[in-house]
Amino acid sequence: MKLGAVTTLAFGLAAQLLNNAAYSTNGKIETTGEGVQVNTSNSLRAGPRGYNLLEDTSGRKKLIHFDRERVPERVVHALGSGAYGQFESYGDWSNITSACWLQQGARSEAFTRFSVVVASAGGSEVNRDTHGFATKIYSECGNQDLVGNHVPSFFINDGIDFPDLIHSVKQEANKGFPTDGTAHPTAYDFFNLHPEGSFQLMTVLSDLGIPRDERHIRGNGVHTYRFINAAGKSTFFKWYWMPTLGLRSLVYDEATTLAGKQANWQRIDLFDSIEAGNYPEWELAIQMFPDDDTFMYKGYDLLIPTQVIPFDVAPLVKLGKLTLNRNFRNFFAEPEAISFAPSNVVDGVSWVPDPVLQWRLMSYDDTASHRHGSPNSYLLPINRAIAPVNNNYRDGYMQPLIFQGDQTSTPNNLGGVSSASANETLPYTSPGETAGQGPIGRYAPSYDSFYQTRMFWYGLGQYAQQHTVDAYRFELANVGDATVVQRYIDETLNNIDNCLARRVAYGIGATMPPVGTGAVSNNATYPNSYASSFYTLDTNVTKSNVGLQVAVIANDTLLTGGDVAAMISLLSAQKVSLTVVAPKIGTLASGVNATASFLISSSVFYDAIFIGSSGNASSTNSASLTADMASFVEQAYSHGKPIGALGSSGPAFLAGLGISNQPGVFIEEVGEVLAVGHVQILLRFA
Ligand code: HDE
Repeated sequence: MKLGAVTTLAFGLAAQLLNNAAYSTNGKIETTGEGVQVNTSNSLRAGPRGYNLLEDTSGRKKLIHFDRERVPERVVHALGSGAYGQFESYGDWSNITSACWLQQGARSEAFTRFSVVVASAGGSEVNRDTHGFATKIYSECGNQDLVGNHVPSFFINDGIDFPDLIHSVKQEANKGFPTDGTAHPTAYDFFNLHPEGSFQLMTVLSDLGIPRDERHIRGNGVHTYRFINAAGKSTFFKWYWMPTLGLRSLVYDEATTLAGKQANWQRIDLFDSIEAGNYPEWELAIQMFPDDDTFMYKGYDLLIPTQVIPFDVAPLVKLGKLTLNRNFRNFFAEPEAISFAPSNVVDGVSWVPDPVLQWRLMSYDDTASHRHGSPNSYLLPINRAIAPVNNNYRDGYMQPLIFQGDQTSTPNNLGGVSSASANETLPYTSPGETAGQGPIGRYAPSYDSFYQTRMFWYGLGQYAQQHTVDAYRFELANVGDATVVQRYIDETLNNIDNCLARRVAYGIGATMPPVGTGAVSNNATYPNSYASSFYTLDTNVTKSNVGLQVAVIANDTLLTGGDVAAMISLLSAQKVSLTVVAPKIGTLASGVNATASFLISSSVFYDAIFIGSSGNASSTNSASLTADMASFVEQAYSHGKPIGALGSSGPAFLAGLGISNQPGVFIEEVGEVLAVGHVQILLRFA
């Protein structure tokens, strides 16, 4: 009860602190950085057609500042955006952790940044890639960062390989391309030499790799972490953000079209959803494993981030909920300037000797100092803790604080900062653990790298499998180096599954490995349940339509104001938006207002399409269709989107296109169209 009150107070304080740095120049007179009023709209010149003068100091200050406006982009995950929200604990988790943000009644301010790994800032957010899901929880006992990805495993088992991985997937050093995506020889050579990453790669090449948006992705901590309770007891855990909207993906052709039409789709979707009051939510769920010093659980190695532990082996326990409900006000100062680090944990959360995690504990703080040119970046408004910050980190570039007093060392009998009592449970401890685990050496874990990849593959439904085969084909066909491609097929794909390897090879004109070769000759020995019990798109999708977008296509005769009003009332009850798309933007002869045109818009912006109404059937026969109107509907159909035809004219329209009576096409059944939703897309088209 008492903690709840304190938490609420701190929560209000957190929001206030995060707001205090906001400053508006609106309506104010321009000054230099020194506060002197100036007008820098026209240069100081020697006559109306003469040279610029060196004395134009305010003009020089303006350009010099401009020249330095950019900070280096993140070396990975450069492209991204985010939003503020709150994390709320579902209850009292003091039995497993002393982390204050997981106690009874705890509510904390939070900021989440979503990103994609490979693309540089300014690239397309829609392309196939691993998405980052990083959250900072501004708790009253300090900042807690949860820095994860949208798929649950990783490419490598040792952080020392990370620069090699990233060099291989980013643009090629000599050519400077491709700047986006992994479809090139260096990436596939790396993937072939690192079979431990085959599972992560396959998840990215499955439908999971092209999520519809960031609201419909899962966050995965990937590593095992450690909780410690007040009594010093340690429990291992893996964490997940489970979206309450479920998972949704695009189809590949839709994603590539969307990447060209609206490269900022992900950030726009998040921003607009929050503005519309459709706040996305994720539940924080964990799997727990006893700390018995072996770092193993039922045969699974807890120190290997390329492996996952199925949910039926270790079930999920839900600890709390994250709601994103406030947009940032300044892109640079908030999503760009924020720095996350797996090393930012509070008392009650700690790590394990996973060699990827261990390197991450150093790399993020280092890159934050580099990006902001100063170790003081932790004092930027978006990074600042709301918990009191007292230490002897002094001076340095861009130190914004004027510390008082002469004491800068600890311990200290003259005043200054004192250390927490030695008897207290301090953060960063791994109780009772012996640091040395054997002779010093350079080690690589030894296990079957392909087992989980194979299980995931077998667990995919037939459409999801075909999508994945197509993605391998797309990537490998674009690699352009036949030797690299053949090696990848023979040594990696064929050791996952002979049939997979043959299917991929067949589609790209490579040599198919002979039937029955590869590591596994008898598929039947593998149960078909592993992946579906962990996750697949086919089975683990909730059908909430909140925040989806529907287009109704119109022309001067095709739609009435009454129809639109009826549709809006039906859709808005489900928090689905409706856009009227017509040959031109503006008011149509019917009086309906079209806010998008076929030229500006695209079917890839929408999750379902309505056509027609009770208008004149003859006005919508195939002869009267404009080409752009027809291709809008045909494209939506080819992407497997639900299409609803209303009244007498809609069905005539679809008959003209030859797609009436097809799966996913619904006549006069508006409710059904919306209930089926986007999920159909994944199931119908191979
Ligand atoms: Fe990161 N990673 N990473 N990473 N990572 C960065 O930190 C790094 C890894 C992840 O929105 C960088 O501030 C190393 C796994 C996300 O700001 C950098 C290794 C996972 C983000 C860095 C890994 C991630 C980053 C670049 C292997 C999933 C974006 C800028 C040892 C669990 C955070 C920055 C944001 C960003 C290093 C592996 C997720 C360079 C060395 C595994 C979501 O420090």
